[in-house]
Amino acid sequence: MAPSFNDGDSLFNFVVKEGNGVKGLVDMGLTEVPGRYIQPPHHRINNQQVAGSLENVSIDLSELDGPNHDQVVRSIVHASETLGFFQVVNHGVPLELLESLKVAAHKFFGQPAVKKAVYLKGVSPSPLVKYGTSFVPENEKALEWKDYISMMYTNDVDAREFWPNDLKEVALEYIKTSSEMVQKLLQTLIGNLGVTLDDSRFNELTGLTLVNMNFYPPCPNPDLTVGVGRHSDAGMLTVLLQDGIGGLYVKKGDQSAADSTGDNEVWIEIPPAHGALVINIGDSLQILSNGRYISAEHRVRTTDIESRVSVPIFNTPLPEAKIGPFAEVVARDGVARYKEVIYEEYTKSYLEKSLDGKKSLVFASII
Ligand SMILES: O=C(O)CCC(=O)C(=O)O
Repeated sequence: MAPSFNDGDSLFNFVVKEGNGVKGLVDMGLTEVPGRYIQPPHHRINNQQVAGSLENVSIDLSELDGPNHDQVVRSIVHASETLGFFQVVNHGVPLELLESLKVAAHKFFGQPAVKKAVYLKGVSPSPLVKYGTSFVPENEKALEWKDYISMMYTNDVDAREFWPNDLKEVALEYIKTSSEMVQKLLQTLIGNLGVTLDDSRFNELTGLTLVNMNFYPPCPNPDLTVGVGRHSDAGMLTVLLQDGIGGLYVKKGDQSAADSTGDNEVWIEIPPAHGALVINIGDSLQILSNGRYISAEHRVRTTDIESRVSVPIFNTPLPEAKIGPFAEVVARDGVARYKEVIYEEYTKSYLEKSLDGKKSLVFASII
């Protein structure tokens, strides 16, 4: 029997407060999404806006250490300056681990709600772990069709003590095996700007790691909903494992030129590629590079066929880090396009709003 929620509060309580999530709704045999999940037209993913998919070429990171070094650097820089997204292979993360991560995510979200609800905000045994649904449900008119668990990395001991049992070893291994790639990519991108950072400043800019697992259950009305709304990531660089279902779209072209209807936007799909990881630039690196690298707006569609999982690692500055355009780049550009902000304040402003494209960057913009 399809559930009926008499008012918005009962739906909100069921999904958000009691921790049943979207998965709980779907398990009840829902045949139509509740009104609270219906996106305004300009936030829906319209097939006419989709202009194809990223060329199915992944950058081979093993070549960074070989004779093709310069060419690989050019590919990384070009992708970061144009789309802000690219895919990599031979990244150092074992392929079996990628499979185990997807299996672990399905297993975690497949559990009864009571097992997941112990990690809800306010009751979770540690602020390092948070289970939830949508982005900031309290602030959103339309909710995202997504449940997630977020695990902040401080050290192995905390991770082993607080992260969910079935996730901790795979998630730790994912962070460990991807960290060399992350360091190399960031060093390459920062070095390409003519900037040299000492270890302490590099750590300040890149020292916080968060691993999320996203779960998108099948949705009866994919045309009306989104899995993740249009947004850019706040940090430096995101590493994303997606499964084979597809549905991740990136906005192409002038990121600030969107009109309010979204009619003139062009989105391209980042196609699932077996064994590859998706890399994208975050707002902090866009600010530090004075706008040279693009923190691309992206979003995820829903599907009525199967559940989708994705596992991003967000590599971000430390909360107290100062984020402003590098002096060397400003000297060359002759103008600073952003002001200096404290990363913690930036994220506070980011989290206060519902996801809405690149509006998060306004906080650091020079008016
Ligand atoms: O699921 C995806 O492919 C992307 C997820 C995402 O954009 C996010 O978690 O911020």
